[in-house]
Amino acid sequence: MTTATGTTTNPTVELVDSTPLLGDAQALLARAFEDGYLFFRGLLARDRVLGLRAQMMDVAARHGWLVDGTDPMDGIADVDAFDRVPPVEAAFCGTGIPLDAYRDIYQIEEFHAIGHDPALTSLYTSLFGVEPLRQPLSIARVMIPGTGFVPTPPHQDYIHIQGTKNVWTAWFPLGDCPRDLGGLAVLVGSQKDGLLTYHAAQGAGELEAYICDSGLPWATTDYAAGDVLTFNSLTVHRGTPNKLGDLVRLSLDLRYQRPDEEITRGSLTPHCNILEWDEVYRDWQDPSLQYYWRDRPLKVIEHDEKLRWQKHKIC
Ligand SMILES: O=C(O)CCC(=O)C(=O)O
Ligand SMILES: [Fe+2]
Repeated sequence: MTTATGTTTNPTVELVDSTPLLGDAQALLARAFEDGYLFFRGLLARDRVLGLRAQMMDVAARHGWLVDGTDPMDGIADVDAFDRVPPVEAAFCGTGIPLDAYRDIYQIEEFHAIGHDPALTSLYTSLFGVEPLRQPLSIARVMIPGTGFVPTPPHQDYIHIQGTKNVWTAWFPLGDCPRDLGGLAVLVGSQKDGLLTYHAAQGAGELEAYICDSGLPWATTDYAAGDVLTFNSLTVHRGTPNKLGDLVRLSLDLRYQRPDEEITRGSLTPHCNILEWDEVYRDWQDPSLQYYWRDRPLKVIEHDEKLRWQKHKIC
């Protein structure tokens, strides 16, 4: 019947590049409905992505987690140094790093601004048929290899985010991310099975879906800086193992929805309430992207903690 084999099965198929469909909303929607994901090579400008990588790797370097004397852009982890961080602290909110370092990242203006890149907003305008609401809560993953590192278990974002089920996550690496560096994999078409049942697990989110043996393939690719993967909040996805030993995998996950559908109060706050927005904004040069959602009439609902332990269906 069902086994939680999702973490052990290697992805078997390549993500399909939907770049040729950009500008054809109907074709994009048809593929999104079928596969539960869309993937675009080079959607974002490589230089923009690498510029943010530089700022975020600097945070890792300042905290002593990159090998001294190496170029922070290379992201070469000092695995021994990171192993000295207590595992509970390193696992802070599934980000891969402790709270104080995550706060430093959260205050980087470009970490938030990149989510408003016109390439992303026009993609979601096509998908939703209306200008999207970018959820203010953004997430960075600074996956520093250490002996305690566990990849993100298979899950659907809805179990964590709730609100409307019509939320689409944009996941993209900040740098080239060949499959051996442990990028994201999606279970193609899994959104059609609805909300799955969960058990506690290690790795970001700390919840793992029971995956039915439905024959759906796991898809991934060798990502390059600028590539963007987007998937529905019912699409099962997971991190894959980092086999490269000492290289850091940096990525962002950002979320988009229609402005007239439900959003939880938590999605309007900084991730895990690590700061207040005015602290996030303290050193920003351009205030135009601050509090951009406040003038919009939103359908704000509360998060339902019970949902994660509800039995939906097991195959
Ligand atoms: O980057 C990861 O390992 C997890 C990302 C994820 O679960 C997401 O983007 O929703
Ligand atoms: Fe996720």
